[in-house]
Amino acid sequence: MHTDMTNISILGLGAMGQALAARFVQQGHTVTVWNRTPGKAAALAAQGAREVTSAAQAIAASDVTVMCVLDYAASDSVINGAASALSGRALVNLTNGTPAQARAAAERTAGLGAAYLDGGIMATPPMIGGEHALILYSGSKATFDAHAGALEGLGVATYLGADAGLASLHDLALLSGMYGLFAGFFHASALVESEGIRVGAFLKLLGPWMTAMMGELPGYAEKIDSGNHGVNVVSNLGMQAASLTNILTATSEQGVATDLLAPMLDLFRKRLGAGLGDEDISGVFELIRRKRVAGG
Ligand code: FVH
Repeated sequence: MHTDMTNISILGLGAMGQALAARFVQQGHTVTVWNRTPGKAAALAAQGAREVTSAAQAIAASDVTVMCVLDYAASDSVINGAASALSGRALVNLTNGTPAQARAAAERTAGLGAAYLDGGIMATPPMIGGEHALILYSGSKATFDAHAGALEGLGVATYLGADAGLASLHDLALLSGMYGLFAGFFHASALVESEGIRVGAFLKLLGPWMTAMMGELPGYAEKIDSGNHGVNVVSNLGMQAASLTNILTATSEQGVATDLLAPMLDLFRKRLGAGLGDEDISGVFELIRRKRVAGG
């Protein structure tokens, strides 16, 4: 890990921008901060950061500028407002958005003469600088390499490739896994709560069960990657469709909404209808994946 101190500017002092700036200050970097609405820099200024009144001033002050604002509408407006200051500078955009938005921002900043590194933060503000913080990067490798030391101070820094959209793609995919997990948890919780069971108590059973089921993922991944869902099947789709039907019937009987799990059963039934009941449930992937273009 590089430990060189550098000049870093932060655009955006929401919960995350403040955490990033505080960590850079703590690490001994020279930090300049800007926020659209003044008044959010007092704590950072007390720690040694310098507040400026425009994004352009902040960009001009540092070797590298890290932006973390609400969304790409916000980051685009910051980039447009500071366009003249960007030439020859490096911009790291940690704002959450889509791959297409990241690619468009990369193109726009390249047109302004700036190096662009996009990023996806897999951490909450209090996690920044801690061992469980992960930040994904893609875009300008030169920017990543030049500032790896500072970026690693925020959390594990993982560079995914030159395509600026890759960090966002992985970020959103990881969050999708998280929301799927949460959806299962909420459904399971509603089921037990329908009989007055405390969810905190139920978690003692659910937590280890979910951890055990994580062990299924490498096998599913292998089937998805090979496109062969009929090998090494120990819990076939036909059986699992019957059991998911039971879950949804019981759900309705308990007066609980089926919204979170019903779409999964629809997909199971489609595969069943296609005569694929002996295959694994990983086959649902074939129903949701991007369709291959003939000859492509
Ligand atoms: N907080 C979290 O847990 C997550 C963790 C994973 C990554 N996200 C993403 O980080 C981005 C910023 O999130 P945040 O938590 O800092 O969000 P807020 O506290 O709501 O602060 C929003 C900042 O954005 C500024 N802003 C909004 N609109 C504009 C605009 N048009 N022009 C310039 N700045 C704008 C806002 O400024 P102000 O309202 O104070 O003037 C805040 O600085 C986000 O992409 C998360 O998805 C966080």
